[in-house]
Amino acid sequence: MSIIRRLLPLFLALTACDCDERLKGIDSEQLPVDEATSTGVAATAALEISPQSLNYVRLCTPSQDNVALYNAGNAPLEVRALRLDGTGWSIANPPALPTSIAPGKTLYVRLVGTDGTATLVVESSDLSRPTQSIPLVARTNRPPRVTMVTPRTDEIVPEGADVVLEALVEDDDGADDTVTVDFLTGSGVIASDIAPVDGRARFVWVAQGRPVGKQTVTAEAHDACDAADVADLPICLDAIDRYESIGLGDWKLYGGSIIDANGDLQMTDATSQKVGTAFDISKKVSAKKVDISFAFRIGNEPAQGGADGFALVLLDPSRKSEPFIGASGEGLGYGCGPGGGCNPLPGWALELDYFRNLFDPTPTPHVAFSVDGLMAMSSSLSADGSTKLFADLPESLGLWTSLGTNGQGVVMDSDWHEMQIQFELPHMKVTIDDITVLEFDLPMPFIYDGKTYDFSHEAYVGFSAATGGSTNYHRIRSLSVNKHLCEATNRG
Ligand SMILES: [Ca+2]
Ligand SMILES: [Ca+2]
Repeated sequence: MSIIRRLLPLFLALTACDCDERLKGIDSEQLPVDEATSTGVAATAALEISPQSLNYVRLCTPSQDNVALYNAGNAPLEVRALRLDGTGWSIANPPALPTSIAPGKTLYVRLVGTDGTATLVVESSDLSRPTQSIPLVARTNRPPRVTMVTPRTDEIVPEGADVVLEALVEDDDGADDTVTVDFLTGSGVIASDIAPVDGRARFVWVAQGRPVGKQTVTAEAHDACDAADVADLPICLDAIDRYESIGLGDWKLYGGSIIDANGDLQMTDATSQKVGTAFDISKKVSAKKVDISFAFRIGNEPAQGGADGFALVLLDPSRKSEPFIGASGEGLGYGCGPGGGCNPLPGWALELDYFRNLFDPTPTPHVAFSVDGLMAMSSSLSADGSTKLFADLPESLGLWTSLGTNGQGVVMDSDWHEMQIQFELPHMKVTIDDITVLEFDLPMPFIYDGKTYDFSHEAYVGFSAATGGSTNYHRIRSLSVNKHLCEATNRG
């Protein structure tokens, strides 16, 4: 038999079958894997996921990242399920499943993380690890938080004083490493891009070139995502508004007051039972805080015992309508003795009284403080010695030349004397010719006759004076009012 005849039946058998199918059938029975190579070596699919986790914190915008599903095996990898367990994550390009990844090939899955924790779960034909997962964390940036520490709310910063602006800053996880702080006012930027140290942003705002008056200081914190938080702080940057005027158009004169030929304010002449007052009604000052100086001159020709005195009055116009004038004689044009029955001016007053009346706190010429024209206040509140609201004037000041002929008044010297009255609640200081004649702290709360006085009113500055049976002229000039911006408002 020829060689061809012996091989022919085998040739026919081979060409008649589906050889691949037969081989597959044999392999799948013999190998514990899903595929086998034609060489008989075991074929496997092997899924490798990369990266093995995604972790994003302080995301300014949602994260987008590819996760690679790589088939490191030598058989096609079938991806059967792809899912996210958790919140805040999604798949931007979900593939139709099942899908196959050829050996050495990669399927990219695009994951979008917004704000949450999830797990990407992949089920595949990788028989050794049919279910694999990777953890996903995404946390959206939280805005920073800022609060002002100094100055305090509504703090009054003295004129000329530097002020420390300090803000507490906190960002995600309590950190401040990506935060910067700007300090601003309505009029512009004070300082910008201050990096906090230990959670505190600090800036020294120097007095020079600073705005004055009521201001809102804003601390504005920005993080790396430019998310912001602001803290507003109302404060007042004090400044002293000095004005000097008397008898000008804004002054209102009542009773016997005139502006004399020298331009001085004369409230009474030296005739009996005169009363005169004058107030600058164009401006108001704080009744709590004021610094006023002026010159006064009291006298008569020929020299004789005179009366009665004058007062600086910080009138509360919210409790009184015009005319702003009180009683003559012992009332000094602003007050009432204990008997009442007159028309006192509300507010506070500092009097210079050189005519003795029975309710006066002292028989000698004196200065005294009172409220609402209650002239007995200084006697009564000073009685226990704890707060002396009056002071005898020393003869060494030279305000008078001799005792008056009637034993009650003195002969005033007809010279000009400087007087300064500084009041910053509760402290009062009065000087005459640079000598301190009265200084005290009001007991706070300040209560008299069952009524509490808080000095919160805004006041007209003015003067009053009176004569009685005895007489003197009373003149004022060179008024200087130092008004603090932070506790007073202009009327117009
Ligand atoms: Ca942040
Ligand atoms: Ca008197």
